[in-house]
Amino acid sequence: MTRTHDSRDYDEADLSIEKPKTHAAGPTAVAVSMKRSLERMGPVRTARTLLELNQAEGFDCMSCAWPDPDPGHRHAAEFCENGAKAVAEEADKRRATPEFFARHSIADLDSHSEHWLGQQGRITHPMVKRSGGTHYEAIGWDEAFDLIGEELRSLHPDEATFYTSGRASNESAFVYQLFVRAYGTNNLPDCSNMCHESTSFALQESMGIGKASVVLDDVYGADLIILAGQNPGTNHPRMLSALEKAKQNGAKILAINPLREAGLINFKNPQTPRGMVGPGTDLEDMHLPIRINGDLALFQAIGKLLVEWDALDHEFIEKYTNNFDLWKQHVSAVDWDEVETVTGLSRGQITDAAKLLRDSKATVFCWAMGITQHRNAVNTVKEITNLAFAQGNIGKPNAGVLPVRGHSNVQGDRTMGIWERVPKHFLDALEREFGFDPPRENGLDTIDSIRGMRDGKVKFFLGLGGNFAQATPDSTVTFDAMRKTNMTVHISTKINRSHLVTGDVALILPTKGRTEKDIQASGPQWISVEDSTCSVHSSRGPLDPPSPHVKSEVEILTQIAEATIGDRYGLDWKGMRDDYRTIRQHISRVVPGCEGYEVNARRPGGFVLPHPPRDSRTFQTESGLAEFFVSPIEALQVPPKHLLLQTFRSHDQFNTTIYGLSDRYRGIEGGRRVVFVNRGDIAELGMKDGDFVDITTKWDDDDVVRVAENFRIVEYQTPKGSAAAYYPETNPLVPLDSSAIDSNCPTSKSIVVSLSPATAGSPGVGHGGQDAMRSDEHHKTQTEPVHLS
Ligand SMILES: Nc1nc2c(c(=O)[nH]1)N[C@H]1C(S)=C(S)[C@@H](COP(=O)(O)OP(=O)(O)OC[C@H]3O[C@@H](n4cnc5c(=O)[nH]c(N)nc54)[C@H](O)[C@@H]3O)O[C@H]1N2
Ligand SMILES: Nc1nc2c(c(=O)[nH]1)N[C@H]1C(S)=C(S)[C@@H](COP(=O)(O)OP(=O)(O)OC[C@H]3O[C@@H](n4cnc5c(=O)[nH]c(N)nc54)[C@H](O)[C@@H]3O)O[C@H]1N2
Ligand code: SF4
Ligand SMILES: [Mo]
Repeated sequence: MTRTHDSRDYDEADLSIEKPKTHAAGPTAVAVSMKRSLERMGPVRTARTLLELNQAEGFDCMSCAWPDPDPGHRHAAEFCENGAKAVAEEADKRRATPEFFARHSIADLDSHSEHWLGQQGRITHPMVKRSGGTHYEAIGWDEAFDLIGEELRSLHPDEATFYTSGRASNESAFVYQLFVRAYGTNNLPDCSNMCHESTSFALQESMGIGKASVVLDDVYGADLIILAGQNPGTNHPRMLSALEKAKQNGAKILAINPLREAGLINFKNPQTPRGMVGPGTDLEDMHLPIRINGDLALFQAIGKLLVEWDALDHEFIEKYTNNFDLWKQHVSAVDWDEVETVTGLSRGQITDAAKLLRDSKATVFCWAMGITQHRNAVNTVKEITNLAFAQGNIGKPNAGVLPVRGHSNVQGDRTMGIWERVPKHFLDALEREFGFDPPRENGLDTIDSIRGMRDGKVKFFLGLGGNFAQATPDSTVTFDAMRKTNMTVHISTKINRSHLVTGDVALILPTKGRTEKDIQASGPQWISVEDSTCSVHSSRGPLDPPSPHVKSEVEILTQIAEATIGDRYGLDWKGMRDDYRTIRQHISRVVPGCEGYEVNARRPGGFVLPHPPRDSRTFQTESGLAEFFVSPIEALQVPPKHLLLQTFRSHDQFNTTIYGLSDRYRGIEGGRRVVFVNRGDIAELGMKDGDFVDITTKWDDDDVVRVAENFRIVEYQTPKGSAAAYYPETNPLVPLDSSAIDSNCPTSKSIVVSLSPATAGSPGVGHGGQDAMRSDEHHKTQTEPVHLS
């Protein structure tokens, strides 16, 4: 179907809808990888990058955090379609030069979509928007650093906030947190705050460490693999190869997801003839089409059955756990009617799923954003560990918990101290190593940084990568908040929305990516990263940087540090910059488990960080035991004629970076402003497939009406009451204060919304930023009908 009316800025002119696919990868994936690579990089760069991607002597894929196989077991092409797209996006031959910025005012750039912005190529020079300016203009590095230093010195350290996105290397992360703490604050928010924070919080309390308890070999050997709220075919595509291998070894796979995602139905492995020309491998043995946020109830019902069947590991429970009896009592009392209502699943379906757990001697529990981005997400993750503990699935081969991380180094950044609530032992170690007492109060996370900017308490923002303005919730509030600051600074590879949501003064500092050579005074440098399974290894890029004016993250950060705090505490920034081995020596003495870092990280395949529950069933919790937790089943209240909306990723984006407009597996081509709705819901709303609607949030806690406009309804197999649309177009709908209990993670997967006929062609129609402004224009109470037609 083609849309003809207003589509300016949306890139939606060619939107077409087809049937969803029932398999993933295969020859199409290879073709798309090659096409995108050749388009963006040309043949020479394509060959140079793709042959070194994920190889022991090459560079680590900058996309997701899925682990690599052992060096002996890697293919010549050890990457997936989306890894290739990530490389192509970074190694793009196009350039956003000072002339480009002179041609386009900031307001002009802001009228374009995120997709268009990304297509303008790599930033070549440091750029500044001066106070009152309308354009970015080139600035020398020294002047840029001086501006930052001057601004930071004029503030109380807690008036500045320092964000990190999960692509930063361990070396840059370590240097960054050291600078921020030496400057005097723990305001180190990161993308994790919007991502697996609920996981980290829950696992810390239940097991004493917030990370996965398995390595890749455990996945291969598992009896049962549960995938809850995760779409690996798109977001961790090489995980499908691991799942295929596990299936060949006899594993069963249980998918828990409102949607039947193509990647879990059938996988055509491009590495094998069977995948390229044959039938592929069926992956999931069972799919539970759960209602949005029904997972906690589901896990408790499964727990109830395991207790009834005595399918428990009594020895593990006895020896290693606390509060089992409380949990047992609680789940035994779980009410089936309530479970069926909240999950949308029948008792029979749940019983069949529970039998898979009963019959498995080694279960791996995987999950991602479908679990973590809800109000009660921390409790849901604790419910996963309850099940793992009940059957002794921690600290034995082929079993464990596997929260599948997002950005390639989001886990490593945390290990290196990018954390607003870093534990005391880490700060003590910094003090021992560097001889200064770092600030001890917790800093601001992502949400609280926005609140701080909104309330005028935070006046400076620095982003090490990422796209803070566009990735965070409540775009209107966030944009206004950022615009109130004295200065916004972004260390980035490409232009994104955050560069256009400027403080009084704004700087863009262009940086090298993973694909690029990094040569410093002591010679060529390498960097290191940690994947989802705590495995740390090195990375070194083959390409020349996009311009001689672009600096590495370490160079930029150490120079900001020098310009701000000079040689305070005798910190030798130049030494660290000239030779990254100096940084790694500090890491080896500060970060637990990193002894011998220089040698171990450089070894082919790297090394695995210690994990007490995995290694020795040691639980560093308050009780010294694995903790069972008891949580109430809470159903989200969705009024009649309203839906619960989850916001997720298409197959052609990396978070806010929109590679293209194809969500092939779900049958969406040529556009992104679609909302997937159950057929019965569409009928009840008196609408039909193909109608255009505005989406409005129903949120009782404030009186803002949040609207995102002009989405095409797509009838889709999603449970009744559960709808879906892409992120970040829908971020204006997520209220800032709607975040998970304890973890403060935005509730991006459960927003109560209503749909109303679109005000097509209205002046408010535009990209996320303009949608966001609409909510500003409509400050009226939620209960009033928001009808715009
Ligand atoms: N190519 C590519 N790779 C990526 C990313 C990317 O944008 N593009 N992003 C990276 C990042 S930062 C992250 S965090 C990960 C994200 O990886 P995912 O978590 O897989 O990402 P989402 O697209 O948000 O998908 C969430 C899945 O959860 C399901 N879901 C939604 N609500 C619920 C629920 O209530 N219960 C259950 N059981 N399921 C639910 C959705 O249908 C969807 O399949 O991927 C990383 N990798
Ligand atoms: N509604 C909704 N909102 C969400 C989510 C959701 O599911 N729904 N997911 C949340 C999640 S899981 C996450 S992780 C966040 C992501 O939030 P962010 O991490 O802030 O966003 P990204 O889109 O990953 O950041 C992309 C930008 O990083 C820069 N960049 C790319 N490579 C490099 C590099 O090598 N170095 C540097 N310095 N910069 C680089 C580029 O300029 C690019 O524009 O969004 C969250 N927001
Ligand atoms: S699975 Fe993730 S890390 Fe591996 S190649 Fe694909 S995108 Fe890159
Ligand atoms: Mo993420």
